[in-house]
Amino acid sequence: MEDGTLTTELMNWKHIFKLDPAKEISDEDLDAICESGTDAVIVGGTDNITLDNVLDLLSRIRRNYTVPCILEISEEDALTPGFDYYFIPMVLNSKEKKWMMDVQHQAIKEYIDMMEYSEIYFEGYCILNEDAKAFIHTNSYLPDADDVKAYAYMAEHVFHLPIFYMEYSGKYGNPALVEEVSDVLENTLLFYGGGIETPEQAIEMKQHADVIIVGNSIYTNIKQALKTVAAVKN
Ligand code: 1GP
Repeated sequence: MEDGTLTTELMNWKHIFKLDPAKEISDEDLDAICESGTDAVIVGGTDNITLDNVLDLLSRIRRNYTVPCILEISEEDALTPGFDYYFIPMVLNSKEKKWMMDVQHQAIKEYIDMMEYSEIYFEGYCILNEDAKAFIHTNSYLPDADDVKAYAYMAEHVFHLPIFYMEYSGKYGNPALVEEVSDVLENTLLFYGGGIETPEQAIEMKQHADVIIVGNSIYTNIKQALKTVAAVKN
């Protein structure tokens, strides 16, 4: 079984695009994303995730591209083999144990045999945008700076998670807080995602985060979104 130790590949990543299987993307845009030089693409979202739309996106990516492909599991029914990596969020600032422990427990119980053959990483998620669908869906509360740092500490030292993910989904976050959190973490990787639309924003967050994740701007301004790759990789 995967022991949570990070592969060298993952440790060198700087940039990831997150594709939402519930949103339409043209072949041309998908080509631009997969050939952009990004380190990986995550397939993941909160609403309307179905096995059909996950499989559709996976096959369109797999058919033509070699970019590493990750399924971020939010919907157990949409689980399918064929991805290079599986990321499983544990929402640290949810008010319900369900989102921190129980959905993961159920998934492991059901898929324990398959887990032996897959690269699976658990992510300590901290959702920091009150208006984000994921925040509402997981009944999270808004932590202050000290709370967030304590969650980062717990992710690394209590749960030994490979990834701590500051999730501002849909909103550009606070770079000063990302910096403070990066000071707490030594071995656990810091992922930042939320509201990155420009190369400047990508650079600002990448100064402190190990990996930045760009999602929504793929669908709103792909030209700018593509520029975030070179911004953090060069
Ligand atoms: C969402 O963190 C990612 O899960 C990226 O956020 O969609 O705001 O870019 P955006």
